[in-house]
Amino acid sequence: MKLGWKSGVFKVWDCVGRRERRVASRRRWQPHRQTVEILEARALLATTYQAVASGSIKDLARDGTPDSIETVHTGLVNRSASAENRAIAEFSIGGEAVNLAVLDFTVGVLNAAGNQTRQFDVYIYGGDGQLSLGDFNASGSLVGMATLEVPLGYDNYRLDVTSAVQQVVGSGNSKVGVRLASHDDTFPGVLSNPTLTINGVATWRGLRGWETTKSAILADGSDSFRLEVDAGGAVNSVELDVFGTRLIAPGTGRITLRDDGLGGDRVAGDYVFTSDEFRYNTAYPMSSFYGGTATSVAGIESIAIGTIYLTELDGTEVQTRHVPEVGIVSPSLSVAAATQLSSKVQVTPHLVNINSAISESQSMLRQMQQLRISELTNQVYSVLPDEFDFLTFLSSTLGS
Ligand SMILES: [Ca+2]
Ligand SMILES: [Ca+2]
Repeated sequence: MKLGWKSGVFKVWDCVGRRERRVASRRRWQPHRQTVEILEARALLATTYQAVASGSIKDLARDGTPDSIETVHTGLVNRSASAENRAIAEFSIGGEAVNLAVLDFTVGVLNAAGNQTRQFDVYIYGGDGQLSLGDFNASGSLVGMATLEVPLGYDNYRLDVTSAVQQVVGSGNSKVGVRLASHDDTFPGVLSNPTLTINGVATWRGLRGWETTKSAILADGSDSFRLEVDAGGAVNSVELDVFGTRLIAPGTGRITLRDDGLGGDRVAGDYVFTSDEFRYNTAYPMSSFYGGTATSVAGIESIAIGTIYLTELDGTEVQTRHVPEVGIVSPSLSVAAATQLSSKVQVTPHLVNINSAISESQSMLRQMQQLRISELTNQVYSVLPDEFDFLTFLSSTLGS
């Protein structure tokens, strides 16, 4: 049996929602006695709007003046030295007060050749509910950036656009425009399925997940790991409710993960939230055998870390269905010698490590579409003989 690991891959979770109570009015006719109803806090009803106009505007000579409405690819966004397309979606929202505005959208890859990381700036502007050349340069607010990794095929994005939408509405305009423009010259992306939710959040449509970095530590009290949680888009907060004391945790109870680029968080504002360091608590001896079973291997264990809580932009809290665990390795185990067979593959006698960023070993657990596990198996067969009929994949960051 061969096992593989991947770098930069997040274990996938299923979220179970625990929606804050939306309290309905409980007025009842009391025939015999007047009672006073205590008013409770109640959430505003959320409305999710679909675009009333969408498409792409083309600047042919790339002189900054748009020339035509794109007729081949709806939602096309790209930029070269000689031409640029910007993707447009406009919404017509109701007259409700805007306390929260959440933009969700998908960007897909049109042409997998060319640059493998594509970045698109996202703007909000005052629109008119129609696709027109003026949308290409309409003055607006930069609200975020969508970074698309081409091997993923597509990705989903969520941005808190409250202040930008309030600005549009505050000027007396109920038509909200969204524009995606290439951050640099780039091969194309395609904007699809944009929605604008006012005073709430739509159900998250993408993958969320977590990983521990490292995925296993030595039980020596000094080796450490962090927990990273990919929220997939804007959220209010990510917290971890720490279990027990077998790990020396950076706090007790609920600890807050950060996305400010500090304290071990690798990138600020990428919606990957990071904990401070955990270490093994050497006050606890390790189990003699994995799982406490004498027939199992000695010197390794896994420990549950805690429960992840994620607070959506509207205050709704969700938690992971599966809790994150970390591997614990006895310092007395000897290290297996690894041989690097290619830039992305290394092997030990019982393990093949594949360095990849396409999240496929996790994605194949969750969806039957766009399976690209062959991109991993081909890495194996490119350096090893075709003698293995069954491969078991695990995601990890060990050895990255
Ligand atoms: Ca327009
Ligand atoms: Ca981050």
